[in-house]
Amino acid sequence: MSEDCIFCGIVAGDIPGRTVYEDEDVLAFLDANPLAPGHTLVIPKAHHERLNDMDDGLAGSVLGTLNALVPVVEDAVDAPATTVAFNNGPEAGQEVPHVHGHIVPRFEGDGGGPIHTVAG
Ligand code: D5M
Repeated sequence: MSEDCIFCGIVAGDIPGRTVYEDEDVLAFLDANPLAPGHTLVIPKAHHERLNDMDDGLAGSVLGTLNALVPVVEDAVDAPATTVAFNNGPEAGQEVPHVHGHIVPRFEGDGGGPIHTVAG
């Protein structure tokens, strides 16, 4: 638990979150600033800033939950596909320094395009 972390606040129940799934180690909730309907975030309950800060067991729990929720989210909003991504570090666009995987429902012609590698 980190004092000034928004996502730790959601885990603690101090900040409201719309929970999609919860177990002992992992929480999934709807993104407050969704890129598409059903945009879901999956986090470890324990505060870790980056993917490699988690041990393999916890990383496996986060990824396993992410994997299990993809079809659930797709079904919920009738999306044929999803973009699944982690921004890992501020230079990569990570604004909240608590590991989170994005599940972003995608729709034909939504104009978002694939994720590309950064041009040199
Ligand atoms: O993504 C951080 C994501 O976190 C961004 O999509 C908004 C979301 N966010 C920020 N505050 C909240 C709260 N309070 N509830 C739900 N979602 C939230 P990043 O990959 O760090 O750029």
